[in-house]
Amino acid sequence: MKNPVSLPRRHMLAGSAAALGALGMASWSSGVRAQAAAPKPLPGYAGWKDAKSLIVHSSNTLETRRAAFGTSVITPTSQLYVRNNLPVPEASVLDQRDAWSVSIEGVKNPRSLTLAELRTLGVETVATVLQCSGNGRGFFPSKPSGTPWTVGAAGCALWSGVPVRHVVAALGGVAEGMVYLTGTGGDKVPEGVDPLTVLVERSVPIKALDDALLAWEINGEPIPLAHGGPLRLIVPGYQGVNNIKYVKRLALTREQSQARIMSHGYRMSPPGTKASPDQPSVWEMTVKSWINGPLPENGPLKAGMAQIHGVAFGGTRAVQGVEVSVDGGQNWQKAQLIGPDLGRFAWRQFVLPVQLPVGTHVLASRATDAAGNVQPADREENLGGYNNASWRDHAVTVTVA
Ligand SMILES: Nc1nc2c(c(=O)[nH]1)N[C@H]1C(S)=C(S)[C@@H](COP(=O)(O)O)O[C@H]1N2
Ligand SMILES: [Mo]
Repeated sequence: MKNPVSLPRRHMLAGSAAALGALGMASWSSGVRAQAAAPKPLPGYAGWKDAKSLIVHSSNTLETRRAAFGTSVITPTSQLYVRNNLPVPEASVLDQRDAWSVSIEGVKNPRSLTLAELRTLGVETVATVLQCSGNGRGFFPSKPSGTPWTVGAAGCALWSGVPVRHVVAALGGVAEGMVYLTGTGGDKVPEGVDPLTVLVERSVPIKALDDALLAWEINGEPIPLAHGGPLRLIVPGYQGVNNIKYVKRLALTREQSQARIMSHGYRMSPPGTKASPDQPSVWEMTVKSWINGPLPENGPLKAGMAQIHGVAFGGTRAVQGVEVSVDGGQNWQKAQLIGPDLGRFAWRQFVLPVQLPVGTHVLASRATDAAGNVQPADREENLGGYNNASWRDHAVTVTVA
């Protein structure tokens, strides 16, 4: 990626006949229908992304197509989903990455540190699944408000930066009585609104300090604006929203953030209730897997051998194993974990070779984490459509001709 912010070319092509052709869409059909089917173009700040791998829900929500997840472990940055609650900061913040500063609070010697200074305090790389807590919301029959993501609000990436514990140690250690790690985003707050209603500020339990990074690289490149550059808080194994982009303040705190996104947003609110701070927040991810191939969108299958493959992860716990069913969950067979194991926060690829006869088959996968937790059959109903790990919802139906 040469210039992540100003590549209007692909942006323009996205709505063109060429791009429709690449997506296998009938651009020659009647003008009105072709227009209705025309995919939304990539937003400017993400114009460098691979348009054919993404579903553009809105300018702030881009989802990776299920068929675009390959069988290697890492999700290319050009295909990784994007989710923004607010307009992204000015692209000029990337002009001088090293000048970006983050205020470190709740330590014995609080102060601001520039990215240049952070680079001197340590460096580590972690492979982690980044997943929006609303991934799978599209399978809720209750149609919760929010983006109807299916599987593609997730990816597995390599993040490099300084361990937060090194930063805290350099500033004298954690101040007395702190129990949360609170990150604040440098998003543009629209004028005339109470910042607390829109501010992207999240608190996670302080134990997350052990694994958290202040990251400046993703997959070997400086983090693009779309993914939170110049500096992003990465909390491995925690739901996407806790991974604060363009982080400008990192505080050890006694209380959880008072921002709406913390107090009421992203709560596991039972159906029929109102979101409230006493309901569980979306923090650690839970064990989950899904199949990425074969898929019906790849066209009719021929009878014979098929390699059923997909991804499995356990949040903060390693994946112990994955089972696959070709009959909608009546019988299960042990799948094989493939590819490099990049640690407990990364996802594992799995494969099961099977003979598929002529007919219709419901393919499902079910993962188990290192603590023995098994991916559930059913989703936990909740107002926001969060944390859908149901293997039944993620099953795919394929027809063999
Ligand atoms: N500053 C900031 N950080 C943020 C957000 C945001 O809007 N602003 N969105 C959060 C949400 S809800 C998700 S799912 C992830 C998305 O990360 P990505 O866009 O790099 O995929 O970032 C999280 N961090
Ligand atoms: Mo999210």
